[in-house]
Amino acid sequence: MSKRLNIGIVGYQFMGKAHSNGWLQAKKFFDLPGEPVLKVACGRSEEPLKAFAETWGWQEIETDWKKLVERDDIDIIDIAVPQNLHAEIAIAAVKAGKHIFCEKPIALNTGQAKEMLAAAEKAGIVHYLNHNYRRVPAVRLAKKLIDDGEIGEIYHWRGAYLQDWISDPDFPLTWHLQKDKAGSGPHGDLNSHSVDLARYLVGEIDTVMGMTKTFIEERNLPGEGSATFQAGSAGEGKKGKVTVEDAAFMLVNFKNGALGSFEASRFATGRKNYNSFEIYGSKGSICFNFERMNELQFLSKKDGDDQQGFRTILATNASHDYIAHWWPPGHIIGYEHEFVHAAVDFVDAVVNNKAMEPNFSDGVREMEVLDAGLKSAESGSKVSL
Ligand code: SOE
Repeated sequence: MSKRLNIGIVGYQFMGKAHSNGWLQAKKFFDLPGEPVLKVACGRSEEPLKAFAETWGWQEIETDWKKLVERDDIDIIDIAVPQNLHAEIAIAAVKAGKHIFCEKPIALNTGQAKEMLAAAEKAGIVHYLNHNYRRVPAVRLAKKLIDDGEIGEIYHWRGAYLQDWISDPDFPLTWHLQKDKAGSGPHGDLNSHSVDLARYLVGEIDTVMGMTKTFIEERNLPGEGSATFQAGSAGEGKKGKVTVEDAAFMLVNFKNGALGSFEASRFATGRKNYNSFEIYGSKGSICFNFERMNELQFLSKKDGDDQQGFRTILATNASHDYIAHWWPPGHIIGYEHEFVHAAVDFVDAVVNNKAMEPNFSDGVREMEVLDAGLKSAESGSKVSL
């Protein structure tokens, strides 16, 4: 009988659902060295929390996260709440010896990220920052092509993570639009993913130039049911000030000499979850777009001059990471599968005492880049890391 790993999750909205599904499916499709147990679901409001726990099979509920992290029968704390709560919960949980599965962005700023890393390293626990897109098989193929030298020297990274769910002027002033809760807008929410992928695929970033824009400065206060991608009911008509950006762009120099650009926007009308990147090198190029997440565009200069062009690789063969545990070739996978992959790798890391990537040290590097982008946008000058 493999070791049972009791999980306590804090948060029960979009990420709470995605994480719960990941924990549940992991043991159904993968041979795990330990069994993730959905032990306690934690949140402020008892009624919706109870409904969430019943839907997903969490054994108990708790409305005080401070009690949850102190429980001796909890092994893992899963942080699935907005980023203004990440540092306080993570630091308390690691001090209680819990392993941490934490949503991105890691925290509100670099200072908090450094505190989380220091506490996690002192406690010697497994800490993971859930940049789920690293666990897309097509992204893993991109990493393999680069590591195998198929792209050669990398000249350019072009990242664009574009959505449009907040471009409606009637979308209310949810926590995503308030600096004290979110830290920033699409910069922390979306450029954080792009910076993580750029660090994973290209390398560390040396200098940053940033630019931000807020298109809608004031919005109605939210009514009931507002959440990520969900406007919810109309409030009482009172308005509040938007205190984060609606779009954030960066130009960067990578330490290895490559030049890069990042675009994060929630006003890219028609783009729903367009997490895309392009990598151009001396021997070939790669293009990926999450809205077509099973495909990778690859061009190789090894192909004859008369045959060179971007080919579309369908990354759904058994030779592609994780796929052998799912379906036959061409039966494709979806957004939810990356959370299963993260759960699988996290259980392995905990049981076999391995480091997990990306982790809080990646989170610190990432926040340094993001904070430099905001500092540059403020000053109008290039910022060196
Ligand atoms: C909203 O922008 C969001 O839910 C992000 O917070 C997630 O990280 C991303 O994967 C999907 O969109």
